[in-house]
Amino acid sequence: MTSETAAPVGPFYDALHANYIVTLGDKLDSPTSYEGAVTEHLRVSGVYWSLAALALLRTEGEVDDLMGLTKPIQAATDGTDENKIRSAIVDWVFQCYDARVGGFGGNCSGENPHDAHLLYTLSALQVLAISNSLDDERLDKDAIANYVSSLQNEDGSFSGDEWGEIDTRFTYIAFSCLALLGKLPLPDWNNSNSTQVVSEEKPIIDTYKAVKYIMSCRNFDGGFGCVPGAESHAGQVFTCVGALSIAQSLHLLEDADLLSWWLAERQCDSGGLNGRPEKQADVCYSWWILSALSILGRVDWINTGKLGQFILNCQDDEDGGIADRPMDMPDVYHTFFGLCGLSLIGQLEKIGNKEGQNYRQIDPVFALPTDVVSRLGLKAQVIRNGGVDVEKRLQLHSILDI
Ligand code: GRG
Repeated sequence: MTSETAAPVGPFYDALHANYIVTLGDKLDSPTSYEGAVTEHLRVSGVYWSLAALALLRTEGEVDDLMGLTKPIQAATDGTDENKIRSAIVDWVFQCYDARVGGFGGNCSGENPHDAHLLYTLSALQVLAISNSLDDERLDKDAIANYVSSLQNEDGSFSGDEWGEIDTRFTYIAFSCLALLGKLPLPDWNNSNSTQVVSEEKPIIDTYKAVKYIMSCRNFDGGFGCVPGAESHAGQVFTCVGALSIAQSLHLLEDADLLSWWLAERQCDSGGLNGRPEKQADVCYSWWILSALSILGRVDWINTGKLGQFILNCQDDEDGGIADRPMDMPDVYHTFFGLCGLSLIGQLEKIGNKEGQNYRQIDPVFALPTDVVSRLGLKAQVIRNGGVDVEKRLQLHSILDI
């Protein structure tokens, strides 16, 4: 285990990254775009990654102006003389709402939403959170909460949609959606070992059972898989640690050192992190692993300087954006999670070159800028390790001393 804090050496392409994100939508909309065609089904998540990435580089007002969050903006010209206006992102998100079940689809065809899925329901709520639109009167919070509730199974797990696939991702998503809606009941560890009942009503989900299910997915190596007995994977570790954090249940982890050791072991010679043993490093694990280590209070268990340098090596120095690995094509998923990685190791503000303003920070539990988490009053739980003070971005959560 290492505890290197040496800053990576830049350059960091702030302006190129912002331009890459702002121009992406028009490129994907082009009828000849290959990337547009293959990512069409997950466009709501793509919009969330884009907005959240830009939100780390620019202020709330700048993001609105550049992306057209709450107002329509001029789309890029398509070679004709026509002025194309793109509708506000918030309005488009509401077109993706599948009122039939109460969740959001990943896109819409004209006025028709794609079938709802928990994945896109969270992305849609995250876009609305970033846009300060969670109180928009079009948002039917009860219907969405009922949709989430309808996907909980008898053993506490969650399915992603009506077709039934079960995965610990969906438990994290269910908790995060209900937290964003202000409707998550917490487990009652002090009294009844069940889910807290507020005002005599049956809780919307059984959070206690859901947390128990998460713990049943823990493995001998300290990690978590997508279902009981499945191989540990860093992505699933984020979802399980994140879910325990949102449900104020991190005390169940008991041996957080074993899990943190497994996470720290994911660092490769290149400085990058992989998702499981014997796999290649990939920029996105900078998020899945660092977010978990942040919640566990152990970011210093990896060599953060080397990781920061790996992320910088994955930048496209001509067109902006960040790729999974050096010399690969950038995409917005890796751009977002690369920026998150730099933020979580405290390097964005050190190597970034934005004058006169601080960079916004990412919250490791809700994957939203910390100012948004604070504005919404979202509260999770983080571990204070070895008496070391928790860093400022985490102080809005409850702190567990173990
Ligand atoms: C709000 C940030 C946020 C997330 C919502 C969707 C979700 C909840 C979490 C996904 C967690 C997860 C499973 C991430 C891993 C994604 C990934 C890179 C999978 C690749 O798996 P393999 O097997 O790759 O193709 P490896 O790297 O193992 O070879």
